[in-house]
Amino acid sequence: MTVRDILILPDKRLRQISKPVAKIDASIRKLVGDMFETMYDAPGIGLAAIQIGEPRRVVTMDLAKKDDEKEPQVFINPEIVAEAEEQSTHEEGCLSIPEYYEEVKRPASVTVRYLDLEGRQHEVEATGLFATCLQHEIDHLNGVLFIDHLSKLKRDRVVKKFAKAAKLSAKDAVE
Ligand code: K1U
Ligand code: ZN
Repeated sequence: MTVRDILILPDKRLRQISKPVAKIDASIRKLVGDMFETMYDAPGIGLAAIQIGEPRRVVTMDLAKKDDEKEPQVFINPEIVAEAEEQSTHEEGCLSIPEYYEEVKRPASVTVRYLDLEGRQHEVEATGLFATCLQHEIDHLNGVLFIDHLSKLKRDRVVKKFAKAAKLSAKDAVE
């Protein structure tokens, strides 16, 4: 398994809509392996395949506490089938927008239908950090970033900062 590069804002590929997985084969199992390697290495608690440049509807997650045993979870073709009217606010971060954290308001609970690596269908009701993380990752599959849930002022400020950093590192690479 390989630690892959994570796409960073303003990479346009992060805005792609990912395609559903039609067949869970060796290439999907390799992709999931690479995603866990990359997510644990970062480190992060979730990852969508598009964050490593693969526009497939695949999400990995591990919400185990530090020093506890790992709890790897895989969600293939996840879809939100129900959501609470009640909203809750949670601080979010994103491996594609490093070192930027903001509070985001989202439905407090969601029911998500998905396939596991054996192709079995499941439905799970998520609350708390699990609900936040699932919504954040499903957003990635639809080309949506958590900064899209913030005010235009905050979003523009972050995009500008990362665009400037990308420009500077492209310049450094030439010199
Ligand atoms: O999708 C991503 O970019 C991963 C992101 C997931 C996420 C975090 C918080 C709220 C919603 C979604 C991250 O994992 S950011 C890093 C992070 O939160 C973390 C890293 C190490 C230890 C604990 C948390
Ligand atoms: Zn993210």
